Amino acid sequence: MRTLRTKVAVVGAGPAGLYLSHELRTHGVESVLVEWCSREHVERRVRAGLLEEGTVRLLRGSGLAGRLNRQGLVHDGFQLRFENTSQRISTVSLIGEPTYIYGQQEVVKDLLSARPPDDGSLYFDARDVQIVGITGNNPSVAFTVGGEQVVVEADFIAGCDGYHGVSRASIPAASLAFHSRRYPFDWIGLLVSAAPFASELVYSVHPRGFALASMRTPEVSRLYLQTDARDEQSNWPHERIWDELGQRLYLDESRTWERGAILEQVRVPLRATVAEPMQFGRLFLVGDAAHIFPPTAAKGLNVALEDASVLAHALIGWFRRGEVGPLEGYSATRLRAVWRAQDFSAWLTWLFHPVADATQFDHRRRIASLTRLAEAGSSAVAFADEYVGRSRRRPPSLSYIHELDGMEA
Ligand code: RFL
Ligand code: PHB
Repeated sequence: MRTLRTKVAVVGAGPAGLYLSHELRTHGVESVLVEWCSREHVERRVRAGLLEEGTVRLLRGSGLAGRLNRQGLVHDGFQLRFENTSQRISTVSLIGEPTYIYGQQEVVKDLLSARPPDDGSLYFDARDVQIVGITGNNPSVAFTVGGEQVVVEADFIAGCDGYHGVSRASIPAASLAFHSRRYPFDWIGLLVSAAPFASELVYSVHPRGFALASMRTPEVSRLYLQTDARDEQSNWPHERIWDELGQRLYLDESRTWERGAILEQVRVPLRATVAEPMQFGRLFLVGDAAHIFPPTAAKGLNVALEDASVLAHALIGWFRRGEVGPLEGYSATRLRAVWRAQDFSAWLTWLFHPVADATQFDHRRRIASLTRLAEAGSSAVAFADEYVGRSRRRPPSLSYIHELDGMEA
C-alpha cells in the first residue's frame, strides 16, 4: 500500500476537476487527481459545445485558451425557427456578448496538455475509489491502480466526479437535500461528418418537436432531436432521424442538405438535479456531481467551470492567506448561481419542447412567447442576459425584506 499526502484530493478528471487542479497548481497549492477512466476515454468523450463569455474569460485568464482563440467559433447570435419563419437573435446586438463553439473534449485536452507530464499528481484507471473521513480534519481518497492500493490523504476533497460519482454518495442522506426533475422527453444527439446546417446555431420549435442544429467545427455538425422519453430507440432508424430533422428545421425543399456520416449517436435524458448543500465537512461538490441541467440552455459545463473557479480561489485564499469566509460561503454562493441557471434552463426547456398532449391553446401561447423573444424588446434583452450567462456574473442586488412584522395587511 502506498500513502501520499497532498493539500487537495480531487476526484474526477472532467473539465471541473482538471480546471480546479490547474488553478490550484498555478497558485502554488498542490493537489492529486484521481480518475476512474483512461486518459484516452476522457479526451474522446463528446459532450458540451457551447461556451459562455464568462467561461472563455476564465480559460483565457488561466492561460488555457491558445487553441480556443485560434479554433473556437465566435457566434454573435443564433436563429430561432418557429411557424415556418426564421428569426435571428443577436446576443451581441442585444447585450454586447457573443457565445463560443468549442468542444468540451478540446477543453479537456487543453487542460491535460497544460499539466507537467508524469509528475505523479494524476491517476487514471483508478478502481474502487472511496472517500473516507470527511467529517474529520484528515479526509482521504483510497483506490487501487494497477493492482496497488493507494491512499491520498489531504486537507480537503473536491468531488468533481459527475452525476454517477462517489462523492455525493459519501454524504449521509440525512445531511443532503437532493432535488430532481425528469422531463418527459429525451434528445437524440448526432455527431456528423458534414458542414454545419447554418453558420450559426438553429433552435427550431415545430409542432412535431424540438430540433437543434449545432456544430463543433466547420466540418463537423452536432444535431439534436426531441423524442418522447418512453419512445424506444429502435423506433428511430437513421432515415427517420434525418427526415424528422429536415421537417423540424423547416428545411426548404429546394435546398439539398449534406447528411454526412454519423460519427456518434447518443440518447440524452433531459433531467435537472441539485444537491444542497454543496459542502459536507471537508468535502466540496463541484460541477455535475452537485447539479445537472437539461442541455437545452447549455449551462452544465459553464456552471461546472464556474464552480471550479470559485472553489479554487476559496482554497487558495485558505492556504495562502488563512481566509475562511470564501470557503465557508462556497455552497451558498454557488447555489444562488445554480438555481438561477436551473430556472432559465427549465423555462427554456418547456418553451422549446411541445409535450405529446399539447392543445391548440398551448401551441398558440408558445408561439406568442417565441414571438416576444424575436421582437428585440426587453424580453429579448433579459433572455440574452441569461443565455450568455451574464446575469450569473452580476452580484445579487435584491433588497430583501427580512421582517414581516409591521407590513401592512
Ligand atoms: P464530468 O464531465 O461528468 O466529469 C466527471 C469525471 O469524473 C469521473 N468519475 C470518477 N472518477 C473517479 N472515481 C469515480 N468514482 C468517478 N466517477 C466518475 C468521470 O469519468 C469523469 O471523467 O463532470 P464535470 O467535470 O462536472 O463537467 C460537467 C460537464 O461534463 C457537463 O455539465 C456538460 O457536458 C453538460 N452539457 C453542456 N454543458 C454546457 O455548458 N454547454 C453545452 O453545450 C452542453 N451540451 C451537455 C451538452 C451534456 C450533454 N450530455 C451528454 C449529458 C450536451 C449533451 C448531449
Ligand atoms: C451543443 O452544441 O452541444 C449545444 C449547443 C447549444 C445548446 C445545447 C447544446 O443550447
